[in-house]
Amino acid sequence: MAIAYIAFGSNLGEPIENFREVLRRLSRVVTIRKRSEVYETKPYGELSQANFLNAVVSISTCFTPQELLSCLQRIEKKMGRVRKERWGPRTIDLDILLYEDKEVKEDYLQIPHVELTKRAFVLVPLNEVYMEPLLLGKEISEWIRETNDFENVWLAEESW
Ligand code: A4P
Ligand code: MG
Repeated sequence: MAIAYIAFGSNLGEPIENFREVLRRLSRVVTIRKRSEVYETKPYGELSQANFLNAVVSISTCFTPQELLSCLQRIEKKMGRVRKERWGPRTIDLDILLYEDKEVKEDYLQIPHVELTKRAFVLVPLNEVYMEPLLLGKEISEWIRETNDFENVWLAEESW
């Protein structure tokens, strides 16, 4: 079994309901180990859109990284995700952050996720579920400080 970390993001429809639905679907095919609190976050990239909810879940799975990506994309599709603009609003975005200490460098899949260490909305929830002392050579708190973006991430009123 491999341990992997999945980032959840949503700012369309009922984001908290989208998170719950993903968790239900995901728990049928992988083991959910830990889930972070749910955070409300200011949009990153394209600013003129609603705030997001973000969270991170750690799982254990028999899926390979490629199978896990297909599984997440199936869930996104079933939940009505339509791909439009980069960084635009979305019902649900599911990204693989880490898969053991594996590196994958394919066009369709990069692990660790390329933006992992730049985004406070990913690092803050990851910090709650990631138990290793270092993430890619540094403490997560150090990465978070370097984003200069942590004031855009706070605990959401809603929770799982
Ligand atoms: N892909 C490559 N590596 C991975 C990976 N590790 N996990 C490929 C998942 N997918 C991966 O993703 C585009 C392609 O990335 C996929 O076809 C897959 O093969 P996508 O989800 O279809 O498209 P996207 O959403 O435009 O790209 P991405 O990279 O998921 O979007 P971003 O850059 O994450 O931007 N602000 C806040 N506060 N919170 C957010 O959650 N999210 C975005 C989305 C922008 N701003 C945000 C948030
Ligand atoms: Mg994505």
